[in-house]
Amino acid sequence: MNATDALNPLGHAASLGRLEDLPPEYVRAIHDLSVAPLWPQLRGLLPRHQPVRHTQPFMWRYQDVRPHLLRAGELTPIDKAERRVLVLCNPGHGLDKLVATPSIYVGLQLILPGEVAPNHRHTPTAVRFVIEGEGGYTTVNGEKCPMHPGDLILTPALNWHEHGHEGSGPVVWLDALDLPFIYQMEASYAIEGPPQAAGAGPDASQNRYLRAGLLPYASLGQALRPQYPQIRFPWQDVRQALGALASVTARDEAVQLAYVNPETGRPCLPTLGFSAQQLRAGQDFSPRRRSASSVIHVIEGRGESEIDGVTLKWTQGDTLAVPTHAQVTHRATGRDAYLFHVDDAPMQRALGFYEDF
Ligand code: 1HN
Repeated sequence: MNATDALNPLGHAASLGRLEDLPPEYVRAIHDLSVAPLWPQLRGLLPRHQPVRHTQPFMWRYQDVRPHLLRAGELTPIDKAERRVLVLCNPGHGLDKLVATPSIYVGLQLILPGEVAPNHRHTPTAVRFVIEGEGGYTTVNGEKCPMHPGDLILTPALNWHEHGHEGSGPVVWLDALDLPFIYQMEASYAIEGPPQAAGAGPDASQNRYLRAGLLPYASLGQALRPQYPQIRFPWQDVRQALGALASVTARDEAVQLAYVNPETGRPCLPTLGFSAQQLRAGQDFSPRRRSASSVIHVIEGRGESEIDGVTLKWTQGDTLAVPTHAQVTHRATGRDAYLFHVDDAPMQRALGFYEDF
């Protein structure tokens, strides 16, 4: 074979040199200097046309995990856990990495009546999406946010947060964090603080941002808007807004609302994006293939999703992992279903490479 045979039509090498093609004494000499040749690894780092994906299309059934979460409540007192969480680990990444997708951590957190998960703040950004129970609350920077099923509560990077439970029965929520990315950057750490509960006020953003299209007038004159003006997004409002959107949306189009910063209309957090979808019964929904990975939590209803050829049948409380670039079809059965989506599109957009196809 001559050199030209080894080139593809674009003039790039069909195959690149391997480490074994180099003289051993050369490899030893550069390795001794903590130096490595790029070309044996180049196609692995930059595969042609589609990234290498270890993430599996996968589903965690709530009814499978829930008994073990409740058992954790008996086995481990809150002061031995601080956060009593079972982490949803994508099998494509094993149990050590604690990731659902390469950039998204999710866990199921349990808090029991009278317990407090003490105040801290950290560099990763977190959100809570409430699954069951009444009487839980999260205090974020002095705003005490009640946690009703379906509510979304933001705890942005470096914001103080603590959880408590003033009701009866277990309270469970889904935590979603950008932790994998922050940890990879060697930027993940926490600071512990004194309880906020005593001086906390109600979640004022509920009164400031009651309706889309209406802002506190003073906001217009403010050069510096608050970075995180709305901390809690009550499910009651989101569900109603989805119903209204459905009434003006063609059956084959998505009924999906993004959780945004009401002052800017931009995604409410810089790294992860959140949306709620009303999935119409009996209607296949196939969104465009996206470069973003995502996690989907079933708020209500039942159905199935086909993710890169893997069919996952879901019901209320279940959580699914969707790899980057996946081909996806969702289908609700019986009646309309409601899905909560977490994705890393804001991060990908900020870095300039988000795509959909
Ligand atoms: C965290 O701070 C919470 O505040 C939950 O409830 C889960 C997982 C990793 C790192 C920090 C919480 C977390 C976490």
